[in-house]
Amino acid sequence: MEDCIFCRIIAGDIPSTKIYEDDDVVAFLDLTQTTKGHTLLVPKQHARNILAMRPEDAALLFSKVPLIANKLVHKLQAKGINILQNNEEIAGQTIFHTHVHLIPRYDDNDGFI
Ligand code: DGP
Repeated sequence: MEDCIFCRIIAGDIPSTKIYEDDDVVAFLDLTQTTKGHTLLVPKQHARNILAMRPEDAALLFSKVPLIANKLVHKLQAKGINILQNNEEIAGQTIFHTHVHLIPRYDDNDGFI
């Protein structure tokens, strides 16, 4: 979709720091960096959010979560990681292309509650 920021990132039209890519997904650093390494895992095929996805496409997306989470935790020596996902405005979604947040955690005062 032309007016979708994440589709434009996937297409390479908008720069991003990609940490993983395969045929189905891409993972890149979130602009906000809630904590160091805050990453977004995104399906290459556009979908508004989980509510609009076929179960098999959502399953494929989530099957990549352990790989990216382990990569982040080990590379950044984090102590843990939050994985969360917002669907629709009322739930905090601001970019309407499905994405999973991976937020590495370091200590009790790393800025993310
Ligand atoms: P959400 O609120 O769950 O829809 O999260 C959207 C996230 O996308 C938010 O944490 C900020 C991030 N974001 C927005 N625009 C860009 C962008 O152009 N590049 C990158 N890397 N992240 C973006």
